[in-house]
Amino acid sequence: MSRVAVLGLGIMGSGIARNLLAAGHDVAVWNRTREKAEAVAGARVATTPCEAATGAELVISCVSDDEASRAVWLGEHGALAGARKGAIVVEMGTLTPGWIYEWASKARELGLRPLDAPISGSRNQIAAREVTFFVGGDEADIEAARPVLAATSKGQYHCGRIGSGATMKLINNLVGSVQTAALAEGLVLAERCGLDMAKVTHVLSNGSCGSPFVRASVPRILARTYETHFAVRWMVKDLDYALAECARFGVQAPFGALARARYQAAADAGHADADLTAVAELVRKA
Ligand code: NA7
Repeated sequence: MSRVAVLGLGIMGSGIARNLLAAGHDVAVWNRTREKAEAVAGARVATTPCEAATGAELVISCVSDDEASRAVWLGEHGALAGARKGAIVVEMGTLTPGWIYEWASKARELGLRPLDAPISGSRNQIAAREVTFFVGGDEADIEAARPVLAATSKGQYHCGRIGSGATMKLINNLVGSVQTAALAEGLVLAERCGLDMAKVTHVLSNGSCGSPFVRASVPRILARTYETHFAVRWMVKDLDYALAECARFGVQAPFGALARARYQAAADAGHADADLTAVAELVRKA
């Protein structure tokens, strides 16, 4: 059993906290909106990130973006001030490599052991412990963190040095965002052509296009309920971060830019907090 702090209890953070509790870890939680922390049965609810981190062997943050992460780690009563020397600190949000480098360097100055470990998978996968972490950092620190990471995932993929998990995740979501946006167009075309949608579902899910992104998205687009597994607003954020990396390295990314515009349009149409597959409503309404 390890003493763990989980900061940020949105869809992913709350799933992580529950998995760690189920595996028998001693878990302290903190969330900006306290009710979400109180909803995690069996966890100790802290008043600040600093308080949650105090005494923990491993501190996890899973909040929305760079700004939120900065506030959680470095803000007033931030977690870095509370973490004990030698503790492993893990950033699981989908954030920019630039911020990860800055955060990791501050953590190292304090004698902490930083890992970036963004998550591949969303609501259902975290509940079933079927996510994969894209981990950046030192091998020895990953090995030390593995029992905790393994309690809430099916795999921990070591991408390389610190920040490489963040970069891998942005690339993953750049590709996945285009797949889902194009899938929406194909499915609406199939509906309008009067194809048998059960057969369309089978072909797209099991044929040459059947990536996990596509397989998960087909039923959501057809059902049109858009219960949030991964919010439209976070895909816009991820694409902003991914496109900034493309620009930094001189990579032209017109498909990524168009996908970003489509998710932004979906957000502007009132779907910002809905599942990213709500991008299909733009196609249906056009
Ligand atoms: P959610 O369910 O939208 O949760 C977002 C979390 O981030 C939630 O705990 C928020 O607290 C927290 N948040 C947002 N802004 C802040 C600030 N400024 N300070 C502290 N905490 C903040 O997102 P997911 O769980 O799906 O995703 C989390 C990350 O993983 C994200 O990077 C994704 O791209 C992948 P709140 O409850 O609103 O008070």
